Amino acid sequence: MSSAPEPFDPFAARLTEAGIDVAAARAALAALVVETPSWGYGDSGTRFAVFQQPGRPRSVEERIDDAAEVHRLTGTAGAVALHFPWDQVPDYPTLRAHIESRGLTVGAVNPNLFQDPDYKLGSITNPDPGVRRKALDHLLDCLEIATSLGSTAQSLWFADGTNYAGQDDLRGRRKRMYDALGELYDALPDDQQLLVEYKFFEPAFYATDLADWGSALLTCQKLGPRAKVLVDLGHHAQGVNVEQIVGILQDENRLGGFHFNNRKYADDDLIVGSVNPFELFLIFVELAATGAPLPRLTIDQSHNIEGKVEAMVLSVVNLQEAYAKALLVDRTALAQAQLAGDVLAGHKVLLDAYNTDVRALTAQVRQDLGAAADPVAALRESDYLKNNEASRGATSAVAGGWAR
Ligand SMILES: [Mn+2]
Repeated sequence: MSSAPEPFDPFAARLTEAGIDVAAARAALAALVVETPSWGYGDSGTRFAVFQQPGRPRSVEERIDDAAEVHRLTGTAGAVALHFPWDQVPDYPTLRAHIESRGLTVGAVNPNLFQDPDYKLGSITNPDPGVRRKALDHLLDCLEIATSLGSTAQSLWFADGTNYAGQDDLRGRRKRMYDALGELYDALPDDQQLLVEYKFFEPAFYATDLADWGSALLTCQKLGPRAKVLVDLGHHAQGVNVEQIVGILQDENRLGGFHFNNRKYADDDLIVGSVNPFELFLIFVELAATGAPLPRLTIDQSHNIEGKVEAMVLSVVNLQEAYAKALLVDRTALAQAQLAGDVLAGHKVLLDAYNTDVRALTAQVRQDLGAAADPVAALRESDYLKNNEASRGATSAVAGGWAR
């Protein structure tokens, strides 16, 4: 693995000398909450194959246990996002008690409207009113599930769209979507938000009903103030400036949350920060720009060949480091450079923060939280994965898919 970072104290002294409020950065980092996804722990795969992993969780309870281990090691992953019907149980108070007994809270509830064969031509935009009703009923059921679990958000992603020009009426589909979401919003409990996620293509290849942040924002504006846009890092065309989207949505008070992952080509769902760590840093520079509370931050990944718990731990560590670097940006110098019209001085302020080795800071914060200085090494040294391989056996209830 990497070389050990320098001890925290000399590092902190240097930052203080450079005018950085280290105590404030430590406090902000300690308050970071990342939701990990229950669906990210079960077996998943590509269109071509699902590779079953030893020690994979066989039930929602075991997926929760894996999430708790990620939190134990990182100190930052204190919530778990759930997916229904994958995480369906007969008794939600018991599930909630299990989650809380592991030191976690319930994150967003994610209704699944893409797997049932009835949804081949769409869910809430399907031309068949019976299918639309079934989809809406599932969304309404998820409101009640969220209430019994203590969740405060519905996170919606629709696979709805068409593959061929002329397959369906684009405006008609849009109206059907508004009708369904309007009914859902009317039933939304006061303490829940509606997060609306967009994706430019896949599984639909001609027209996706919610393809971009603009259509998601329009939808939210139509619904009401508790409807907000959710940005998934893998859901844009190559090269799109995601940090600018963050700024626009934050300014409009419509940024509801993030699905973190990384991509090289399409919606690859790779480990956060593994392909483009500079983009991740710039996103956190925007998220931290106003001092407003961070939106809901969730990991949405689908690991095909790597160990899932380790992949999740590394993702959380990468998020902590990106946020730490964003907290070190000299905002005063940045504003001065921008005001002076000095093109590269502002850029250099960002590079200075990005190029700072923050590992001593994040390690110190994790230790303050009772977590591991080096979470990946601690996981590898522990018996957690080995014990799971022994106790969870060979059978698997496959939970998870791809392309969310
Ligand atoms: Mn997503």
